Amino acid sequence: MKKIILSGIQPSGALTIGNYVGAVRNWAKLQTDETYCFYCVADMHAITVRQDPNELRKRSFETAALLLAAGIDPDKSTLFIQSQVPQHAQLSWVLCCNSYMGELSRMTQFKDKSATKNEENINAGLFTYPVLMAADILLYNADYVPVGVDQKQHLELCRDIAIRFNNAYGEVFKVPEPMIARVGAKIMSLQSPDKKMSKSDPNPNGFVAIMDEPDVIMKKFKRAVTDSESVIEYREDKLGVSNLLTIYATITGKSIEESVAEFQGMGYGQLKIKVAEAVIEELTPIQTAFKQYLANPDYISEVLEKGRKQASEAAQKILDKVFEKIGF
Ligand code: ATP
Ligand code: LTN
Repeated sequence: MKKIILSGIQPSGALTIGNYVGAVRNWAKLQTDETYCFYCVADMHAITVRQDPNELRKRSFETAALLLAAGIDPDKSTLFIQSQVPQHAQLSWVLCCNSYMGELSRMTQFKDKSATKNEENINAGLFTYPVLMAADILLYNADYVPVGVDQKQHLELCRDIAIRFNNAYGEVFKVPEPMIARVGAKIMSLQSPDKKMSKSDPNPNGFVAIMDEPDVIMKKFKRAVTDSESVIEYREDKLGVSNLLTIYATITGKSIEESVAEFQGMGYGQLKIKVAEAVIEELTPIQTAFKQYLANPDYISEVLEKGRKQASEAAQKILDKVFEKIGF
């Protein structure tokens, strides 16, 4: 029996090297003879923040193209757009009725995202976001969910909901395990290295987008915030430099120790250039492939249609069991 892998990404902005290192790069590698992977573009999650409709549609499509460019193989995996598979919304409601206000209130992403708004402006979707994510995962009997470290708490909640439902109604859901990389699971902002690099950061200098041009990538790294020492070490109190080292190590496949050794005697200026060069080298073939895919939108539509069919067939099986159990 193949192990089932599922993950998702929001089309809420241009994908960053944080998304790439923390998630997407590993997705391609997880396609093996022992696994079957489902990857979804989570456009329903994206509307927890107001989106321009045409922009959202375009970005969902482009996110799919970028996933193909990053090595997701539609002959091996199912690649689909979340909103095209209505079972996600259907299961999400059932799970909402088996989730508690208390546990949802404790989610740090909710606390962070709602902290900037006054109470009337926090939409309920932001609150139930992790329940929809649980539905994404449980609909496919996922064994493993590869994510960045920021999603760990949401996965624990998903497990709690699955176990609670199974206890109340009998075994329906498989309880999934998170899969979090040892290095690179949290790439920090280049401008505020105490904050996660985020594609919805209003300051574009904080992130490097996968599709940024080489000169833009170089410029953003040159501007990266470091510290007032001039020694290249991986230390908790050197967030900026440690982040650059993490990016370098994950992109080149070297260990942190090897990377630190390689930069001994160099200044921050040289470090930034070397990291930028490594990132540009890694991203160039992906950028080329992305442009080729986008030049062939019919192919992407075909892939997504096949993905929609496969995903909804798999999801319906679980949803049928759930509906039976709860008395629908
Ligand atoms: P947003 O800024 O809109 O909240 P995001 O950049 O956090 O988006 P998501 O779509 O929420 O991106 O996340 C997709 C995947 O990328 C998740 O597995 C998430 O854990 C991972 N990820 C996001 N940001 C980082 C980061 N800075 N470092 C490592 N992994 C990340
Ligand atoms: N909420 C996730 C994206 C996401 C996801 C999923 C991840 C949506 N559905 C299912 C794993 C499994 C995020 O990274 N913000």
